[in-house]
Amino acid sequence: MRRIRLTTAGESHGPGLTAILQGLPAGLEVDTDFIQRELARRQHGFGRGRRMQIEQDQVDIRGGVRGGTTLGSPIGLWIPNRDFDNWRGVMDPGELDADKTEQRRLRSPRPGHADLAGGLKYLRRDLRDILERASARESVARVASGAFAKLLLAELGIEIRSGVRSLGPIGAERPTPTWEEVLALDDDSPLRAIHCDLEDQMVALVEQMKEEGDTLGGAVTVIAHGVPAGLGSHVHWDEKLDGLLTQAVMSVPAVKAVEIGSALAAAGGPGSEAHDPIERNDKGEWHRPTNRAGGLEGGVTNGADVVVTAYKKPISTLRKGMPSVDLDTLESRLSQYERSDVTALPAAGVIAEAMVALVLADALLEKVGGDSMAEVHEHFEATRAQQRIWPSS
Ligand code: EPS
Repeated sequence: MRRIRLTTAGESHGPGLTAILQGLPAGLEVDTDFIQRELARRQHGFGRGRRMQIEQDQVDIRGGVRGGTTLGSPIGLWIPNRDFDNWRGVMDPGELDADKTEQRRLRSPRPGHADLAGGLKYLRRDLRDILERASARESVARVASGAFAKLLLAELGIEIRSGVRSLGPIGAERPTPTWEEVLALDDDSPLRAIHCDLEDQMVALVEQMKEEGDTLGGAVTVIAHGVPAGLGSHVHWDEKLDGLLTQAVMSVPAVKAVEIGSALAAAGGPGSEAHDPIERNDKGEWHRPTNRAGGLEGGVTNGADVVVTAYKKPISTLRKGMPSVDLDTLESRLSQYERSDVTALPAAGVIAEAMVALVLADALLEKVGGDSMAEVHEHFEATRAQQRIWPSS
């Protein structure tokens, strides 16, 4: 991202999370209730562990906003960790309690987690130094920041939603969802499943995995609706919007694959079934009867919905453990269990929405520019007007 920049700081059981969000124009109205609702959506979902009963994420705006409006300066956010109270002496930035810290030391890395790779990189004896930052807790800061990007996009008529498309094997054969399907899902349902007919089966599978001390992954689809054509670039490899979106969504904890549109199905068939016919309707608008490309052609938005699916591996903290090695004895030992979730897929959808919002807001500001919302609106309208009269302009 070039115009919008986001830095987050904070550990899972430390005092809290910080975000610095740069690049938003001045004059954007900040709806704090909306930001709070986004944080609550991230906490929701069947299959979460006890931690979500401890936290009630509340954002404290520390800079960049005055009287409910952005100033154009960096936005500073602070979200305290309630659980920090249970980790005093272990996660303080200052002096630690040696006994408590030793008791909570992580010494047998969990396969799939950052523990081993991060330990080798930073040469930390206590793998807690790695896991605390690798934890999905950091995503709170991204969702709070993404909410600002969503507010900007909403002013220009762009909306973003997501839903759980499959959980483990359940729903994996269903086709890429449409905007209408994602919009129709019940945000308060246990798993925010796009196909509500599958929800009971999904809940039962989560219960079974919990019983067995195992975990689950799956797929979530994010759709952005109302995105204008022309965001991104076909001329520079590092500005291709599909590349930027996939990087951002891949960075969501535990995501191991990202798909644009119906790419997986398209890769298995002929071109004639992979691409979207081009039509002009009676009103002189460009129309695509299908959206297999997921709204992106050549790394540029084409005016159709932007569709991004994230495939999440099962959570790597298994109560039943996985083969690992004890760092003290260097002998085989099961990986250590840290309280965790059976699945966090509904939350992953909300986090992926935030990442898509940040990337789209960046691409939009790159295209239309402007230091104030007034300028952004004016430039945005001018761009749309030009596109309406093209190719005779
Ligand atoms: C996580 C483990 C669990 C999750 C956590 C991510 O936390 P704890 O170890 O405190 O039980 O609930 O997610 C969050 C805290 C969150 O806010 O999403 C992990 O190991 O990644």
